[in-house]
Amino acid sequence: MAAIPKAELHVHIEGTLEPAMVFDLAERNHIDLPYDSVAELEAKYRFTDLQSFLDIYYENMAVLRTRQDFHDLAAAYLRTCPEQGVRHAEIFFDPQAHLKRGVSIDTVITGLCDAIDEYRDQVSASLILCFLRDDTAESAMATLLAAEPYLDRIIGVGLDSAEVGHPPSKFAEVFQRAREKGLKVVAHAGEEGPPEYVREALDVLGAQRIDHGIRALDDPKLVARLRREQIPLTVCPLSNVRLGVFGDIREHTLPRMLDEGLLVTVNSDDPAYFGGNVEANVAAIREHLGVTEKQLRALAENSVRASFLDEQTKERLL
Ligand code: ES4
Ligand code: ZN
Repeated sequence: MAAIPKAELHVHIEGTLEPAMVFDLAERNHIDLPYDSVAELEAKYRFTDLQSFLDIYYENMAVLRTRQDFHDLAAAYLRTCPEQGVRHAEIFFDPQAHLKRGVSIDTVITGLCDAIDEYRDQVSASLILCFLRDDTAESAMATLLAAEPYLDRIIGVGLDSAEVGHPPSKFAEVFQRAREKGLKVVAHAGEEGPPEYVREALDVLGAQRIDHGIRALDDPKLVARLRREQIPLTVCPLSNVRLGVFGDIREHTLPRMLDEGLLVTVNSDDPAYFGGNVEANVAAIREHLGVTEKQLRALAENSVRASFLDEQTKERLL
């Protein structure tokens, strides 16, 4: 399976920050950590829901300070792509989480791009700027404006962080501006939130893919639409289990989504926190959900088709 070419479309670069790197960067940047060992940090990775994960995800980011740090973070992820058959990655990043800490958007983007350029012969990669939905619409707009000098290095915008209580419609204006700037649009929706948020992401934000989208299955009319319009869903099985959306991997509805004719892809979300990379997710659905070789090949093909690569490059990868 590792040999089958695929694209990863749902990975937060800050979620690839491994515990060992938290310690290395803390030392390099002279930052005091509230834990004494990797084991003590990892012991905190017992999440009950999305928020309990986000608390530690944002806390760990404190060690990311310099252009070199962002380079090293992205380089560590990109290095793992070839062995997983990941030939292309569309990588989320959360500038607001860094701006808040006094790290400039220039530091973040140039650091990430240093690594993307360095690994371009092994894997192609592009950046998707995510807005934090539990922050204000004004903050999102200010972030888009700050990013505008870098838009040649950003393929699209997304929406992430705490979902419930923060409907996509809150960000109608900023996504309209992003679309006017020629940016692609994706959004997390239906991870913990209701099917209505998936509809809003499509109709109000103009989302071209839905990140997660698993709760769309609660609404048969929405399922019919997602099938009819072949809206790609970037599903992250191990993430859903670790965040308690499903009690056990054997309860995951990915097989049902495939049976419904939905355009599903498999992704890692935050591999340093949720038990592994794309390959680990693929292994889990094969082992515990009975997903067949043929279905795995279809999932890999879906990931290339659902990417923002040009059609010629897609055909070359397929
Ligand atoms: C995230 Cl799993 C998940 N959901 C929403 N926002 C996120 N940011 C990083 N990981
Ligand atoms: Zn995510």
